[in-house]
Amino acid sequence: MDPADARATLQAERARGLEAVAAASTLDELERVRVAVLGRKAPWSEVQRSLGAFEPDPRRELGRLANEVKSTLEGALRERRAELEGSAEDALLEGDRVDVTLPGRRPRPGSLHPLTIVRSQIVDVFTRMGYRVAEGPEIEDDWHNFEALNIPPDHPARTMKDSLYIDVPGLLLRTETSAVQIRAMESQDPPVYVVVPGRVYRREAVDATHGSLFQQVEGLAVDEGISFSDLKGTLEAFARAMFGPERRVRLNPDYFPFVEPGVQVAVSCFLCDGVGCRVCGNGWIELLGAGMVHPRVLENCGCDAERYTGFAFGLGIERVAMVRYGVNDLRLFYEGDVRFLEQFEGAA
Ligand code: FA5
Repeated sequence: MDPADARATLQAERARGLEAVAAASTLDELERVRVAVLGRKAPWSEVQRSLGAFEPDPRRELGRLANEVKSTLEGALRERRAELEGSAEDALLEGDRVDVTLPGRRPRPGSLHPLTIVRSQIVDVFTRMGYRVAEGPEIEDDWHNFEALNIPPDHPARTMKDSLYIDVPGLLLRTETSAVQIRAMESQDPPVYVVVPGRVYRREAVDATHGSLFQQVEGLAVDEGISFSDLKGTLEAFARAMFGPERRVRLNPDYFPFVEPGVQVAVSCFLCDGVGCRVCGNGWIELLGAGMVHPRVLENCGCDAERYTGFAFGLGIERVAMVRYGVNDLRLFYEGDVRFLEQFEGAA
């Protein structure tokens, strides 16, 4: 290389280098430009290496020019690096930007199951009247589920056809919360005022108004001077509190071995208002059985039937929930379909 070529190369490299530096759009690209213009194999380095072969005068002049080109390029590289680092940081910040003015994503609240809502509403009505909440086991013995309730050994409820027995002789899944009446009277002297919410089990053909597992709330009042009109007044107060004044309540005589007399209480159907439809059949939805506690049941529990009288009732929570919310099939309560359940968010 002669001095003229070296000069031309250095000048060309300055122009080429400045252009390449300006065109680099990422830090990686810029590093490649640095190697290409100032790296060991770059034309600038070749000139630098060849300087020693020149005469002193051109060597000095070209040495100065080479240094000048180098510092120009290094300056341009430094500036461009600072620019690119700045914009990489800006991009990072932009990506991480949080708009604090956006409305937050609210967690979706769950809700109580409709049967849980109705159960606590029923229980509330009675606790406000002074009743206390009692509980009993779901696996019950023969005494509490049948015998003490005056259900004779040949009663059909005792057969495998109607009740669900477990493998331990003498034990079964309780068929009604009435079993807890017995436990309440056994454990406490009158006056007794209890309500008993709980699950019961029966061998039933399942349909729109019948489940083989369902829930009841039992009520029991035993005191001196309790009469049938107390029962009627209590049930009417309950019906008004739960369903409002527009639903009609009907009492029909019925038979339950543990009460005398016994009644069946129905409320006019929410769908047909007593005319008769697919949901209710005859216009009425049967809600509960009730009656005056049979003297033999009082005696079975050690209560003096000469001194004390009482009434009892047992209602179906699903049936109450159907009337209250206009649900036409009780199976919906047990299917766990979120589209059904979420309609009860905030229900009261
Ligand atoms: C009884 O269970 C009595 N223990 C009620 C009772 C208590 C009478 C105290 C007298 C004194 P019954 O089998 O009719 O009675 O059921 C009571 C209520 O539970 C019914 O009115 C109905 O609301 C509900 N029920 C009964 N069978 C089913 C079923 N298979 N599915 C859903 N609910 C039911």
